[in-house]
Amino acid sequence: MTQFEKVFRNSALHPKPVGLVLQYGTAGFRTNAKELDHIMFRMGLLAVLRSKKTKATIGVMVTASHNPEEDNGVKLVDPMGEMVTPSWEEYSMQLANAEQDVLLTALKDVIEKEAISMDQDANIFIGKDTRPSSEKLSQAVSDGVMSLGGHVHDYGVVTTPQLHFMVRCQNTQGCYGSPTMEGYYRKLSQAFVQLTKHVRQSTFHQWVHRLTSSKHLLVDGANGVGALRLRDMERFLQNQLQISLFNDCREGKLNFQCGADYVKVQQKPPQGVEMSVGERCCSFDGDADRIVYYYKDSDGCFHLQDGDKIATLIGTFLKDMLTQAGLDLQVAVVQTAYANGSSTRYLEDVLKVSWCTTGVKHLHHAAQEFDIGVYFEANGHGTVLFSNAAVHKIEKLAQDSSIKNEKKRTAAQLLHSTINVINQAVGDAISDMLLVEGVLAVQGLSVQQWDAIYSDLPNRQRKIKVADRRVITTTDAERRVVTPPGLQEAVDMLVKKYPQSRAFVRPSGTEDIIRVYAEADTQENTDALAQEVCLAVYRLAGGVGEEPKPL
Ligand code: G16
Repeated sequence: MTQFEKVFRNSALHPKPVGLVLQYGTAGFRTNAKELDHIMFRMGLLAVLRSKKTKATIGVMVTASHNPEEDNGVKLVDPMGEMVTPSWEEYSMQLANAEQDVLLTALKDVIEKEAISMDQDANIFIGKDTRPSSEKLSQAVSDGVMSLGGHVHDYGVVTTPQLHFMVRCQNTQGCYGSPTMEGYYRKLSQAFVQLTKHVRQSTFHQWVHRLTSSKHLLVDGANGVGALRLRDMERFLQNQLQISLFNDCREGKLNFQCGADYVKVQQKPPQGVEMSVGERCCSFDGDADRIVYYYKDSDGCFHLQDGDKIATLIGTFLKDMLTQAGLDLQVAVVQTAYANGSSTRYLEDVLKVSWCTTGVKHLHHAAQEFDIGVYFEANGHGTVLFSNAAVHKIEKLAQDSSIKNEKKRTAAQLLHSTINVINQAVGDAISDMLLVEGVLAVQGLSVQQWDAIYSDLPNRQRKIKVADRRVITTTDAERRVVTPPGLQEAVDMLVKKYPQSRAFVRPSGTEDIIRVYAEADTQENTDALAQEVCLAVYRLAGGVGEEPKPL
């Protein structure tokens, strides 16, 4: 039987519902798990073609991240651990939406257009999250891979960033690390221990650190894979961090009233976490590629340190260290429309700030333009990218034993450990957590002092259901609506009513909804603006169900 005959035969075991058309969204295909079996089989096929084309290992992660438990999805990972290149998103839709009888034609079309040699080997790494549907769906990916003669290495239940890390390690022949779970835990924790070693070395910092901070951190695992894998990592951390883990999969539903998305959108603590006044807490999302921090003050007020605050902490730390080390490297922060206006104003004074469309796939590429590119979405998704030249300069300086100036030597070593604690393949909640913890410890900053760097403008995110979210199209990094006619004009009029205000509307690429973002001088004005924009969307873009009501 030829490979194509095998694909044809096996694809019948993963049949596509006739007429079903799915879009490749912000982070791959994502919808109710019941609609995804054929997508998974076909993404297995596509991963084989991508692997043959790039002559490298490709990753396939089965997860719907922050979405509810009944959803699922798939993310494809390119050779350096980044999201699959946008030019292949088109092929993924071509395969995903081909009716059963033309699947082979669609497959052969990709092979021909990309001039793929089918004699080339194909290696695919597969991972999955903890959703009940993930087991069967990841089996469908394997079936697709094997039908087209690819080799599968199944990592089982891993975080999304762990799978990205494995792919990058494999394709750099171990230069980035070892493509094993132990390799991941060892690399990150050793770098973290190195980073925090400098706290112990400095008497002043030790004193400040004792007064203002502690090694204790409360973590909300969102009842997802991040909780399981963080437990595995704890023993590697040599007591440099004491973690109290909540929502750790023992009871409670994935992402339900917990996790990074819930905390960010609702602006309140997750259920199930026992927070004391001033204690540092953080939440992961369902596949542990996002993190947000928060604490409760003595008046019981909740304070959120989202991706913007994380980018500010890390960006300014890196800049300080580069200045102390005497290294001339440019640090830039990449933001999206969701970045709080206050964060942008603060950052523009100290660093270069650049803008792009929502989705880590866009931010990652934008960050690659700089010596050091810090990218974080406000929702807590992000990482730091170092160019090869920057890594080389930092490594050389950190290993230079002739440097007499202790401040300069320490700064170079801190920068070096910082590079290794970061998962440069993709945003990673565990790695970002270690980075934030390391930076706070080294700088002797408490969570309150970090929070006080700047004050967020009050902001609100809402979701509106419409009949077809594709009616809304946008431009200018999704900050302005193009269609339907009249909607942008309506938003502009509403924004004029409130001081320091801003609002935008965009279709989600992961959920079947429209997202509305608003910020203004007071929470009352912000909520009023968000409500009016929601009504405009509902009326002009085909809202369904009841009219949006004030919160
Ligand atoms: C994914 C993307 C993120 C994006 C988020 C929400 O995150 O990787 O870059 O911010 O979806 O996207 P949208 O607003 O289009 O729904 P995750 O953590 O859900 O995979």
